[in-house]
Amino acid sequence: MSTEFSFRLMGKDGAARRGEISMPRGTIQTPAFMPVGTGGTVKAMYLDQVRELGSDIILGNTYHLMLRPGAERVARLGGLHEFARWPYPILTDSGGFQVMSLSQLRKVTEQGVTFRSHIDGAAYEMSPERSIEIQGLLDSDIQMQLDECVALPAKPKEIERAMELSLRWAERCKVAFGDQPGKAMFGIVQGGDSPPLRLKSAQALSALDLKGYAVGGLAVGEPQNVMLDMLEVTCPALPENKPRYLMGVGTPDDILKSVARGIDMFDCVMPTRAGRHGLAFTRRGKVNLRNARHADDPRPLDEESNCPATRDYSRAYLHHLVKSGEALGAMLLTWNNLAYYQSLMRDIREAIEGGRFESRAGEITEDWARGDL
Ligand code: PRF
Repeated sequence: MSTEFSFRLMGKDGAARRGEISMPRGTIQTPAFMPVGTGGTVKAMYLDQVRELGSDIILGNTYHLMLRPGAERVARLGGLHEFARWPYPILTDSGGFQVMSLSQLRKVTEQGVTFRSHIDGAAYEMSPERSIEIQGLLDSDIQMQLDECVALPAKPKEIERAMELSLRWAERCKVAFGDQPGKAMFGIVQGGDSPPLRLKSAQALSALDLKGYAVGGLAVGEPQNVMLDMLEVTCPALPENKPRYLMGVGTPDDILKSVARGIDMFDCVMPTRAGRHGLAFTRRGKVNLRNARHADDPRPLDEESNCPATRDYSRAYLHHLVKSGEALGAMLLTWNNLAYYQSLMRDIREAIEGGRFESRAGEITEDWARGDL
């Protein structure tokens, strides 16, 4: 196993990239999807199952874990891997984005962000240095810089201010992180829907020579074509030999189109959250199991799948579980959805290897559009 963090670009098909990240806790095949394990749990899943589906890495959240159970406590208990019993790589988000979307009475200054917990109203301060310190206490393998993400639409001046602040915070995070050969700290490109600001952010972060780069501030209210335009400006301005992570994205269609523009890593609550709300992702699109049309349907979601949740349980039973609010409904649908996402990522990786990414992406999109089986 590798003692250092490294990224190997194994092949390209157009702008789509096939790569491998190596680090002491494991190897990540890219393009990769990282299931979201906000508070040290991928909701409604055993982490053994998450692993079995082909997940090389999961995501954790600084914001949630610092509030509950507390970063120092997790450190005393041996770190997040030991605590949650996931010995493989973990990426942690820095907290800035979650503070903005979840906490109350938040204030951003040059020094950092102050906010009140959404759980008990207690006051907290988080600087770029404290975010990196917390991510270190969690023993996170890939740590994210503290950044400020503005929701779109926003005024150009506001987008520029947050982008420039995020750049200064990237430098402070780089210093705070220091030299940790087996781990990585990623910078986050901001700049809203402005091509020149995106370019400036990507170039300035590239000059910091970080181990990887995320694209933030997208999928925050803008149409998909704007997000894709921003990727077309941003990706070519990032170093070819470093991984690129599109934060908080997305649907299968978003993933296909972002891979086509040079993205290597994704995370999104969509498969897990949708699963808890009765929604199944299949190769023939989304299926809402709450719908009465499933009540007498003995067929599984997809008999050709090799995921037991997808292949072995009738739609009638899934409908019944979901309508009754049973925990097993959420568990089976989350299992189905993560199985679908990870099989999509395998499909994407194989297509890039075979030099047929564009045609395969077209087939997947066509199948999806045909509608439920
Ligand atoms: N910054 C951080 N986390 C994020 C985002 C961001 O811009 C997004 C935006 N899609 C999701 N998660 N730190």
